Amino acid sequence: MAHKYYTQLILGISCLQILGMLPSEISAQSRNLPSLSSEAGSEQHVVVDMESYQYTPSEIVLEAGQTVRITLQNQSFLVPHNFLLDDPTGARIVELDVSSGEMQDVQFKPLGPGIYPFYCDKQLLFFPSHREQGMEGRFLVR
Ligand SMILES: [Cu+2]
Repeated sequence: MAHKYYTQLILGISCLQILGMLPSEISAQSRNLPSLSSEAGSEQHVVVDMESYQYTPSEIVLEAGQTVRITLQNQSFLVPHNFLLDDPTGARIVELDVSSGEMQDVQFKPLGPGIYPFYCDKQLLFFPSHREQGMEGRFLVR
């Protein structure tokens, strides 16, 4: 009787060991997958809507030294917008026109931390520019 219990106890322990090993193997495999995909897609991707007269989102946090791909979608009807991006020193990095209803991708790599402002300087006749009407935003690079 005592011998039988002892055998069950041993079996129980080895079962626990097998169970204990399996999750660690699974987690090791799943740890590999994200690292591979993040290696392949180490770029950052942001989708920004352009409307009259705002960018959504207008404040975006980015990592320095990593390429970012920005997808700009002009949601306005018949209103062209653009995307002018400056680095923290005020130097222009990106200048891109996006016609009404269009979508365009642009990439850049923020080299250092700081505030990278972007805005739309389109203007109709004597009306205030889109930027003056609130169409601006910024990347907070850290
Ligand atoms: Cu605009």
